[in-house]
Amino acid sequence: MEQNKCSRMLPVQQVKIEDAFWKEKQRLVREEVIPYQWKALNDQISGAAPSFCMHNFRAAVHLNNRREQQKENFHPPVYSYRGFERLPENPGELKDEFYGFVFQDSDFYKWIEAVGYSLIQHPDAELEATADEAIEIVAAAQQPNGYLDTYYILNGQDQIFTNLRDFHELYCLGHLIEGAIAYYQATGKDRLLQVACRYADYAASKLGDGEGKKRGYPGHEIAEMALLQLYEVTGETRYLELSRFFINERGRRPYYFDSEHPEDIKPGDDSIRYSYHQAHLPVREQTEAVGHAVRAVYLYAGMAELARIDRDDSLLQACRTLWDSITQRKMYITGGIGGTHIGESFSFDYDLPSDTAYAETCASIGLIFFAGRMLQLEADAKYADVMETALYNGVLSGMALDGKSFFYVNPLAVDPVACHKDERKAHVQPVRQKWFGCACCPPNLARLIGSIGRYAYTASEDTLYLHLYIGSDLKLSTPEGEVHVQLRSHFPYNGTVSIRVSGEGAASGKWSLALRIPGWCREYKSCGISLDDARLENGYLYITRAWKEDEFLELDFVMNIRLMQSNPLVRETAGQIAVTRGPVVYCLEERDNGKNLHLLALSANAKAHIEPFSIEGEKFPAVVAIGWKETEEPDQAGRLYRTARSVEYEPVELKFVPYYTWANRGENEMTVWVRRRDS
Ligand code: FUB
Ligand code: ZN
Repeated sequence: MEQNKCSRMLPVQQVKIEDAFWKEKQRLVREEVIPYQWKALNDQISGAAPSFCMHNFRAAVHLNNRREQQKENFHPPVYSYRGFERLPENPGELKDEFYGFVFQDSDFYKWIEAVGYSLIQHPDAELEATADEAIEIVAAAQQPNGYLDTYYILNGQDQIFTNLRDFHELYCLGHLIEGAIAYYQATGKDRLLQVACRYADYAASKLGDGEGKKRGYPGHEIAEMALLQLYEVTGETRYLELSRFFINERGRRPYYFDSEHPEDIKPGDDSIRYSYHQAHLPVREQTEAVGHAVRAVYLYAGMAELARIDRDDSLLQACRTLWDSITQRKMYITGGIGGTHIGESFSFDYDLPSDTAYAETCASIGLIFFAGRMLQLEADAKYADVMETALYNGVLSGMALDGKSFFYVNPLAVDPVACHKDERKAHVQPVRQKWFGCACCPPNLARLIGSIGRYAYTASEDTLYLHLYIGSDLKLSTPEGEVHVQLRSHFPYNGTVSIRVSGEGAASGKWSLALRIPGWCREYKSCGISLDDARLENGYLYITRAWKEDEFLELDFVMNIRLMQSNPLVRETAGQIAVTRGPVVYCLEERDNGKNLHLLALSANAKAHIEPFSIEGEKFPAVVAIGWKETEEPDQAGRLYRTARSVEYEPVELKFVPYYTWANRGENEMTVWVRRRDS
């Protein structure tokens, strides 16, 4: 691997967001999502599914206090399995016991991470004080040996790290690390970072290579990439070693998980047993994205990060292959991944059902993590194209426009009747929910939106790569001196972008800007500096020049309406068309187009234009196209079948709205894909 070709994502604090679209989303996160989620973590939202997250931390503190007071008379709880999700017998009377899903601690860690990012962009003393108090509770829940997972603290520590496959202790560690780093970088306070280091140290003392250690690795990945970040923040190589161990050990035989779960060993193809956890093969031998989609992309993000740190070509090659497996055969047009709710998993190649899709919000977020790390390894616009698609579609659809309710599953077609009556679609909600018992997605959205600047750019010593055009200001240090970049953008609905560059480094002539030409863009215009000497490589336009103080570049990535079809091997959408414009995927809603959206049709060369529209204050161009509606009346006798006849259509105006804005006007039918009728 050519290390000098690697670039790095920029820390969140280095990118000041100055973007109308994203500033508004960050305001929503700050003013709505973060306070709302804090209430949710404290079970203060009536009608919402309980979280028990902060209750569990407080109960663990009480247990620690009892141990202190009772000293040798203290009898720690002896492990008893109380279920993967434990609900109180009497919801009005919570005991000092663990409730909720086994990974409930992670919701606080994601929340504190979102708080950290928010404080970076927008200091807020009151929020910081609330966060500091909460951190004290979490710190007080930690065990003297550093262990910190309230499920086992409260249910019995005699079984710590005995069920890595299912019980998420290392998943919680990963989220703790990521939350602690964000909060440290935002505030300079290292209280939570110390807590994270102590838990990571505890894990490193029990797991890994070496005598007396278990050769275990996470059942739900994330610790891999988190530990690498911890290594880079602290410089402590033991975190790098633990992450490397987790990645290299996964899938080796004998399977570690078999030692935990001998009862599950069955004759026959044993790889199936662990494909859900991506532990069916050593990671370098994996060629197909399989199993639980969130776990998979979190793992691949960790692998890509380790490939960069270790300059490991075999790991990079595996990442490339897995990337192609997802994006060429297993990804929805929205950047959603996970074709089946069974195991929240990837399905088989080209199986992308619209109305039973899983496409979990967290999985699209994880795909962005993976894409960001691949971009560090090789500047190829294919990664940024997918990152952008996931961001403006499969991720943003997870949150209501008012920031007060959320989707976990992001289907591409919904008939609310089916959601209510058909158990196969029970996982699909026709409207966003206030909260979830398993609330992984809402705080994940909050932390991603808060850290959006991290994904917009990567930088090497001599090049700044612009991946997402998000209005922002940043300063870079280069060997030739500082570079100041001011980017202004009207994405995602208008492709005009202006870039000003100044500083000694930029004036030196030895520094380059690499601009991604979006995959959806067929034509771009520029004004300002000349692009005659620019070089196009892998979708990036490299500009190397000595910038003068008042020079600028304006680009217009022309956003045309595009009518898309899928690969013919995707059975579900064969003969169908979807509408996109720039990075935004559109959909039809019943509200604008009437019931029975499946009767509507569109030609691949339909006439279409944009019209200003708004939903809940969100302004955007709607796409209006002349399409068709099947006019055939149902059979008079009520027969289900009759002899086929030619279908009659009448022309109708179809109104498409951005997919991420759907279901903000109550329950109604929605579809991304429309029947194709080429006239
Ligand atoms: O298992 C923890 C999280 O809950 C996963 O990432 C989600 O898919 C949900 O199952
Ligand atoms: Zn989720």
